[in-house]
Formats: sequence, C-alpha cells, structure tokens
Amino acid sequence: MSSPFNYTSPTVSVEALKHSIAYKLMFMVGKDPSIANKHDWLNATLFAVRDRMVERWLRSNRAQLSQDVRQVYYLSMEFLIGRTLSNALLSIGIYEDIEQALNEMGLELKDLIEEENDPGLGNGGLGRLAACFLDSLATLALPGRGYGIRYEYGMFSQKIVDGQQAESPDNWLDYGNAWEFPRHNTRYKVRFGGRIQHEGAKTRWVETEEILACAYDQVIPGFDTDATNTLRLWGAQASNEINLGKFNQGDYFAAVEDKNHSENVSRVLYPDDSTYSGRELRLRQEYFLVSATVQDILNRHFLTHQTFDNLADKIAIHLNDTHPVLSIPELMRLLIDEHKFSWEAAWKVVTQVFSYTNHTLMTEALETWPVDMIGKILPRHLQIIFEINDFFLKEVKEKVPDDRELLARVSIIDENHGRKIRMAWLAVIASHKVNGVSALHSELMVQSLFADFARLYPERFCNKTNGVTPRRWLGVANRPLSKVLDDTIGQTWRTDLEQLSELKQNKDYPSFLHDLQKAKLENKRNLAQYVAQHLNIVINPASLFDVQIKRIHEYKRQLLNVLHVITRYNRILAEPESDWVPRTVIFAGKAASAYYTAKQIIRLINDVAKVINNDPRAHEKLKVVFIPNYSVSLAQMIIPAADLSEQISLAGTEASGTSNMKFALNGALTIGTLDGANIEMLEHVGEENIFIFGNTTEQVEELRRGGYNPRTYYEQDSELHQVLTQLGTGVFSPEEPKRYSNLFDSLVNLGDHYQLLADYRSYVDTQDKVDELYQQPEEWTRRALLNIANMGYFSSDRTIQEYADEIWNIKPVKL
Ligand code: 26W
Repeated sequence: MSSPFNYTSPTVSVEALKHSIAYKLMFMVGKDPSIANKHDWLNATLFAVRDRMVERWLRSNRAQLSQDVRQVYYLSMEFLIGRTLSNALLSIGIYEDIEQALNEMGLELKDLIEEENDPGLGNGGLGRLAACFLDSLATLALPGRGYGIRYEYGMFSQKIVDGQQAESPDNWLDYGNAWEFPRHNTRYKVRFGGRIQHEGAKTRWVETEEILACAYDQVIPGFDTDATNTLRLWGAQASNEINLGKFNQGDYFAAVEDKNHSENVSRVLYPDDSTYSGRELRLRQEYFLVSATVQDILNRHFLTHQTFDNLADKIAIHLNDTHPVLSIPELMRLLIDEHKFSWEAAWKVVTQVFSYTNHTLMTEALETWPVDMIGKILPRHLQIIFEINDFFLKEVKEKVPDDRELLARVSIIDENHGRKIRMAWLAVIASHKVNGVSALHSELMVQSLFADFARLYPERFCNKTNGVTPRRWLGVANRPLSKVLDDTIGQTWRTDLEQLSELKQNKDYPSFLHDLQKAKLENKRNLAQYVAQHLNIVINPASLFDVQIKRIHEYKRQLLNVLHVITRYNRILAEPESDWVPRTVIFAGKAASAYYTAKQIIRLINDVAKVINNDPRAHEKLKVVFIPNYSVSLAQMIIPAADLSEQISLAGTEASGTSNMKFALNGALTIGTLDGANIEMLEHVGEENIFIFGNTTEQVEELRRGGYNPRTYYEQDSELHQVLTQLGTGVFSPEEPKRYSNLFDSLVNLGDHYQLLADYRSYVDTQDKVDELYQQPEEWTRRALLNIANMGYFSSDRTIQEYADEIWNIKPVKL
C-alpha cells in the first residue's frame, strides 16, 4: 500500500494548494485576503480540499455504475460524522502539504480545524456508529450510500448555568456547509394525509398534502484509496413556495406559515435517546426520510436497468434501528401502486432486500405508533401494514396451529395498548437478517424481545459486534500515539487494525513504554489546557484521568460514579495524610431535554465538583470536572487523554457501547461491568488487563426475581450509608438541602431500578485496585499497551466486512 504520508500527485504540491486556497477565497467565498476572517479561510480550504476528492468521487461512482454491482443503502435518522477537514486531509494524504501551504500564507491548520463546526445530526451511539460504517464502507471500496435527514438544527448545544444544563439551538449551517453539494435537480415529492380511493383492483392515494425532499450530497472519502462514497441527506422544501390562494386573499402571513409548516419536517433533530415518544412530527420525519430515499433508490435502479425485475439482485436496504422502518410499506406501495407489481411479487422483493439492526432492548425505546395516527398521516401505508400482518399471521398459523396467544404476541398490531403498530415486529417480519450489536445483546435479543420470532425463524437472527474506525479514533484524534505506532510497526495499521498485535513484542521494552507514556502525557496536557481555558479549572496532568463521557442516562449509571467520587472525598477527609493517588474525574454528556432525573444527575455532578474543587483538603488529591457540550470533536480530544474508561452500565442494559472500544484503542484501561461489548473486550485483552466488577446479567435477573431490596445495602455498608445520607441531606447542596432527596429516594426507597447499590461495594473496591496499579507506572503502561494491541477486532472494517459478507452480499468495486 502506498503510504498516506508520502502520497503525492502532480496536482497536489504545496504551491498548487496555496493557489487553490487563494482562488477559492476569492471566487467561491468572495472575500479579499486582507479582510477574510478565520471562517472564510476555512471555507476556502475546505473547497480546495473538496476539489481534490471530487475527481475520485466521480471515478468511484462511474466504476460502481459500469460494474453494475449490488449496492447497500444504509438508512439512518442520525449520522454523527464529526468535523471533516483533518479526516479528509489524512484520507487523501495531503495533511502536511496543506499545513505547509497555510503556513506560508500566514495561517495555522490547527486553528482552521478548530474553527469547523461539528454537525450534530445525531444523539449518540447509533448516529456515530453510522458514521464509522460510512468510513469503513468507503475504505473497503464497498458500494454503499448513506441516507439521512439534513436537519437545520442538530443536537442542541449544552451550557452549564448555575450547575444546570441549559439548552440552546445549534445553528450549524450558520456559515454555510462547504462540504455539501446541493442537488437542485434531485427532488422528490413526499405526500401525507389524504385518503384511499379504489378503482377496480387499483388503489389510489388521493388528496394528499405534498412537500419536496431535496438532496444534499456529502463526499465520504475512503482512506488511502480512490474509493469514495456518498452520504445523501434530504432537506424539506415547501412544494408550492407559498400558498398562492391565501396569498391572493391578502393573508400573507398564513401563506408563509404553510410553507414553514412543510419545511418543519427537516427543521430539528429529536434530542431523545433511548426513550421513545410518539409525536406526529417525528412520524412525519421518519416517513420523509424513507419516502425520498426509496424513490431515489428505485429511480437510480431504473436509470441503469430500465426494469425492476432484477431489483432484489441489485440492492440491499439496511434499517439502522426501527426509525426508517416505514420504508417497508413504502417500497410495497411504490412497487404495487406505481410499478404494477402483484402484492406477492412485491413482498418477495421486500423480504430479499431488507435487513435490520436492533440497538436497544429497553422497552421505553421501542417504537410503536397509534393505528389512528398512521391512518391519518399515511392511510395507504396503514392498509399495507395490515395486509402484511394478515399474510404473516396466516404463515404463523400454518407453522404453529392453535396458539392464539402466540398470534396475539407476534401480531404487528398490539391490541392491548390502544391499538398500536409495533415497528420492531414489522422490521423483523420483513427482513431476511436481524442483528444485535454485541454477542451478549444479540443473545438477549433472541431470548427476550424477539423470542417468539427466533423460534419461528431461527436462521434470521445474528450478531454483528460493533466496531469503530481507526482512522478517526486513532489516526485523526491521537496524533502523538499514531506517531509512536507508525515508528514502531509502520503505518498500515490504519487499514488493517489487527497489525496492532505486533506491538505486544515491545511490552517489556522500557523505552517503548516510555514513548507511550509521553504520548499520553501530551494528550493529557492538551486536555488540561482546554479545561483551564474554557472552565477555569486547573487540573494536574500527572493525576489519573478517570473519564465517563456519554449520554446521561440512569442505566449508564453516572450516579454510581458520583457515589464513588463522594466515597473517595470522605476517605481523603478522614485520612488527609495518607498517600492518595491524585485523580481527576471527568464527565461529559447531554441529558434529553425532558429527562428530569438525567438533568438532576448533571446538577449533582456540578454541585459535588463545586464542593470538592473548593476544599483545600482535597487539593492535589481529587478534582471533578464536567465538560459541557459533549460532541464528536470533544470526544476526539478527551478520549486520547484518558487513563481510565468508565463503562459501568447495569449488566444487560447497554447494547454494545462504542466509546469503550475507542478508549482502549487509545491506551486507557477500562473499569466496567460484564455488559455489551465489554465482555468481548475482556476476552480480547485478557482479565489481567481490564477492571471488571459487579453483577452479571443473570445475577441482575436473579435479584429482580427475588425482590431486590436496596435498603439492606444502605443499612449494612457504612461507607455507602454515609454517602447516601450526605446526598439526601444536602451536604452538596447546602443552599437547598432537599435538592437531591428524590435521587436518594429512588435509590433507597423506590427500588433502585438500575441496582447501583448492589454493585457499589465491588465498584469501590475495584477502584482501589485501579489506584494500586496506577502507582506502578510501568506496569500500568504495559497493560495499556496490551489494550491497544488487542483492539484489532474492534475496527469497524471488521464489522462492515461481516455485514457485507453475511447480510448484504456485496463485493468491493474494482478501481
Ligand atoms: C425513538 C427514540 C430513540 C432514539 C435512539 C430510541 C433509541 C435510540 C437508539 C437505539 C439509542 C442508541 O443510540 N443506542 C446505542 O447504539 C449503539 C450503537 O449500536 C450502542 O453501542 C449502544 O450501546 C446503544 O445504546
């Protein structure tokens, strides 16, 4: 493979880059160099770099077309692709050249990278996974395209005001988006409402309200390859610019209001993660994505083949959770109503092209839509869903006669809860493959949520353990460590992560361990500088950086982490002279705006931080930091700086986790429960190299069955008793002593749903072992090295190769 750093093409010399940047600044941005601000220069640079990718992109698209390969379409309501500039520069191998070019123009590449906004078009794990998958698809030259929504406002931006989360809109398109290509000619009508009309055997959906979906394309470069893919995002546009009737009647405002109403569909991302709430606008968003995408897929197919007869051979459609599941009845509708397919022929195509990934087992996150609501907004689809259900239930009756309870359980229509459509059931029934995202999760999925279906169709269910892209999460995010790796094993680990295992040979070389320590320290200093500048808190890079960054959710148990922090504080106060291992406990994460308890947890973290950070007795021993506005770009800075990665969800609740993999890849040790992909990480790194604590999934279940009583832990463990009493009586909120009495109650009196108290003792004891090891820096670093070296399996390239071979049946394009 050619080296990413030595890549030179005749067009990409430093002089040529300088010329293009200056040219773009003038002719695309329209600014004079003497008055251009940082953002103007960034845009000019982005345009110049984009140009260099477009050639490959067009070539890639031509190759895909001419080889007429089977394509996968990855449908997702969320994509968290992160900033694009440095990733693109490294992908096409011109990082150093651009750096030099900018330098010679009096600019710093680093400043421009920091200036780019980070499109928050997703909530968390599911959206970021989709972005890692796009990166791997392109790098493996696999023919795939992502489809999503171009939300005008992404994830809200988070500030901490008086210790509490404050939300404000994220206007990420403020300065335009240099990276996208608006496709003014690729537009589809998306219809809502209306009614069904029967004309003989033909069904017509009439009197609908219409909006337009317009395509915006983003280039997704593969790494060190010409292969380049596309992420197509849909933006809504009113179909009649304004309502002319109303306009002519002189009601200008009502006319414009209508337009706004239509365009609301792509206005804002729903900031809910792991909780479902059946709002009509969300349903309209889901259908908007799906309808535009399926029309586009059919259109593309017809352009090359002039027939739909071979559709099932040429396309695979993947559903990233149930959010895009309406694409099933939408494809049925288009094939039957518009392309003359019989019902059975259409169903046959559907069951060959769809596959579905489940990302959570938590019942509160499972989508169901009231039959009435779907009937009102998508009457034709409701009809098709009923037909699918009849067809399916007939099949079940043949397979398993006389089991009415089974029929009620597997029916797409849930009659027990006010007639609702179970979207996950529809996904399972139509898909030829259904997968979970870690070994444990996939197993629990067939034992619990989909048990009936797994008995009916055992061959349909499989596991695809998540992975992360080593390009962004090591190559881009951690330049100091990447350099050490490059110098030791060469540069090709970026596309073959299993090569990291060669590092094991160096585990007893003090000089190599020293290099790793140096890289870690550099990253910790960098983070410390950010914290000092943005939060005005001084943290010591020599202290152990203990990090938990992810959505704030009770099942992820940030509160358990806080209980440990308070325990440690109490111990320090009790024995101030002891030899404490200095620690900095770092949190980041957003709480859904309506999730009261999650917001209370954020407030508690900040209240505890205030007390501890201002107590001279804890000085140099313990610090607590909450970094606001967690995002992909913050993750890229925080993860490389971590010593300890907190993955402490209640066993059986975190489907996989992906930051767990990123931390280990960046040389942090994990403290975690036997949950999600932590279990497979344990298998790969070995039990000496990971801190596992707490109950297993079976033990959790057993406790639940046996009538778990958290109060006994509270009464019997004196340290825990002290911590909880402090929480409940306002030691950390003296101005409002009862502020956290509800948190206290939820743990002690109301059942402690996520069993924090049951795992508290083993968590705190395990934290003591962490301290012990951290006092032996060389041994700590050796184990960190063994984590890095054993992360090869967790590359999203491995994951995507499995999807390609076992689910999508797609092959690389030859370039
Ligand atoms: C309908 C509201 C809603 C929105 C998002 C419900 C559920 C979700 C997602 C399924 C939540 C999510 O992001 N799940 C995470 O997916 C990751 C990628 O597979 C996993 O690593 C995480 O464990 C899982 O929580």
